[in-house]
Amino acid sequence: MSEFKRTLVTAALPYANGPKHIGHIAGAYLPADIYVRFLRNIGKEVIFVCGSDEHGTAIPIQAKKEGITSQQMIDKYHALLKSNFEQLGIAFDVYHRTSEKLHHETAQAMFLEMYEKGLFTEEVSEQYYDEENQTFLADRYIKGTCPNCSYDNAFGDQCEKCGNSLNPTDLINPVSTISGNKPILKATKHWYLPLQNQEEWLKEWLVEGHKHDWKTNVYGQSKSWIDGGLSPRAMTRDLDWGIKVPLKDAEGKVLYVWFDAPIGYISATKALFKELGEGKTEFAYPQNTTLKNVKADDWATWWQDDTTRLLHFIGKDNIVFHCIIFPAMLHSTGQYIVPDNVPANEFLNLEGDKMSTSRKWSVEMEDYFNAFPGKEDVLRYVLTAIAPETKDADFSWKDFQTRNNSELVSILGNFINRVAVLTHKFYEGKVPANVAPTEKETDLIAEIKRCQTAIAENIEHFKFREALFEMMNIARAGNKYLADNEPWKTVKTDQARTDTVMFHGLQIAAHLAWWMEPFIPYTAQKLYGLLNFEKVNYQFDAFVQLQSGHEISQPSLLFQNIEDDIIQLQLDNLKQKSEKKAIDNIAPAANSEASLEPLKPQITFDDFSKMDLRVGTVLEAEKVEKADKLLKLKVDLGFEQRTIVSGIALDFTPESMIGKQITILANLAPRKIKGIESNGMILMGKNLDGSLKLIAPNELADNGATVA
Ligand code: B3M
Ligand code: ZN
Repeated sequence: MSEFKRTLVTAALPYANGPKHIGHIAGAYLPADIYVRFLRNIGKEVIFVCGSDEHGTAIPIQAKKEGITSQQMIDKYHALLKSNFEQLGIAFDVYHRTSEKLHHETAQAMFLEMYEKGLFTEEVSEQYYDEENQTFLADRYIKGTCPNCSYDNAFGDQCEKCGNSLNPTDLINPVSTISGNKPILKATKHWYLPLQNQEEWLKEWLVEGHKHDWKTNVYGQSKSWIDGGLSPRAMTRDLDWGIKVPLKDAEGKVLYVWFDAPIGYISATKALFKELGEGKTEFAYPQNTTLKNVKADDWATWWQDDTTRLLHFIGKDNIVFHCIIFPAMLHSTGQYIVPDNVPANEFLNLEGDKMSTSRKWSVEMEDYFNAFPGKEDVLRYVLTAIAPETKDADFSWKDFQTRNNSELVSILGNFINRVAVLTHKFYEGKVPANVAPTEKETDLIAEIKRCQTAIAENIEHFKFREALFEMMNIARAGNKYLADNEPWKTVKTDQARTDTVMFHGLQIAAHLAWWMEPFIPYTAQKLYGLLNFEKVNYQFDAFVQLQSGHEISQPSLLFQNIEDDIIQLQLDNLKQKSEKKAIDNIAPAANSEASLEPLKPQITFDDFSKMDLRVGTVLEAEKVEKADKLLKLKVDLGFEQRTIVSGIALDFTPESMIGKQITILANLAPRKIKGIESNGMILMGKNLDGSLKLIAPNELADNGATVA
């Protein structure tokens, strides 16, 4: 295996179809950022590329919902995502977008190259088509039951539950998400990547080659797909939104979004080198990059030279695309490198339930920034501490508060504050001399060194939770050292000892600034300011960072406690937003995502005419004892009065029922419910959220009138 000289880190290109939530951040962007910041700090050559994914059916579908054009949609969310990432301190070298000309050209060139090398097969096949809308149903335009895991809402190209990649024709009970209709089949031509031809290479490279260095979740999933046998995947679509297929006989066809999006990493890299070379900053972030003397052509070294280490940070639903399909594309051209690792994370739940933007059960970046101004690092800290690295994890607001108050404030903030305050109190802000270090100091230095080695090793192995814990262990060691040596007491009796202890405390503070930076960069910046020290002056292998006599700045608190009422507000907001969303969803038919009950099997008119439906008026209503759901009603049917027991007490009070006209099934056999004989059934409409509505005549009708 070749020695790597540089590292190219990518984070999944988010769809520009809406705001992103903390689950997305914890899944890909934050771990990638920590990794990159660390490599930059230790002087490695690294670039970090990302950008907005602006194609695929995800865009027009959401644009339609919002009542705007696809172009307006991507412009709006590209700007939002870019600014959200910046605010959270995700330090990309470049944040590009796939609607850029440079990307269209790059993706088309790659398609043509593969086409000319004969890497595609051309196939005319029957594809699902929505007759009402006269359109083929690609990807998210079609839903159905997953043949692998039986999930009901699997998309035409992927089941988001089990992660399997699918073809629309694999779906059981396919339905058009545009019209809700059952689609018909219609012939169309597409270009396929015959993945089965690459099985041998994939086995060698992935199954054999990455058995030990890839995360078990990523390796296991990938291996089982390869073991299960691969099949051809269409790389083109019949759609009007996307990158045009650059062939003559491909009118109305675009590249499949999962063909073009990963090439977006390459286009972003090209844009970075081009812009840095020209001193431009539309997509590049020269303030983040550590590259020097850059030329536009250099992008190729990062993608085509096997001394480059390529790493893809993604969420688990993107594994098949990054571990199989994109590598197959790259490899088949014969000139690109393939990923050395794909450290995909699992999912982050919220308060015990799956996070979902559409159900409003999520914490969006923007919402967080508004609720907690200036606390970007608290979010970074908590999301890293609970990162779903090996299994799904849960974010809860209570835990967020605890981690802020008992870890950031009590451990880290408290240590720094004690050191800074005492330095000002005892030494007018100047670092004292290291008068007489003892064995205690030797032990302390050894523990700090141990933590540092552990942080570095854990980061290298993508174990960011563990790495963060070890970073906090430096602060824990500092607190313990101060508590054991009590400089606030010795200052009255032993100046030499006090000087020595404070000298060491200050060194630890300086180490913390450097080692916390990948995780909580804004706080690191504050701490550098507080210590009047700079990152460039950090000496990796030395314990002494601040010389005696060095003057630090005035102390200021790095973190503040978060009070209960602020946390309660978040919980209330979350509940309110998701409840409102559930009510909005009741505007049914138009919303194809809402799950209406399936139609029952057909009946004949005779079946129907057996039912005797009548109008009646409720005369009396009372609750049934020891039965929360039941009301006992006396109903006037004109020709008689009857008692009916009905399970509607959660939706209707007895008082609200009295005097109401209702429709009842009058010839239902009597039934004993809680000891009361019930003679008939009241007709109710059941909403999508389970709430009930009376089915009654629109105008006053005669009691006993028939309904047919
Ligand atoms: N936009 C899917 C997603 O956001 C997709 C990632 C592309 S990475 C090349 O889940
Ligand atoms: Zn599935």
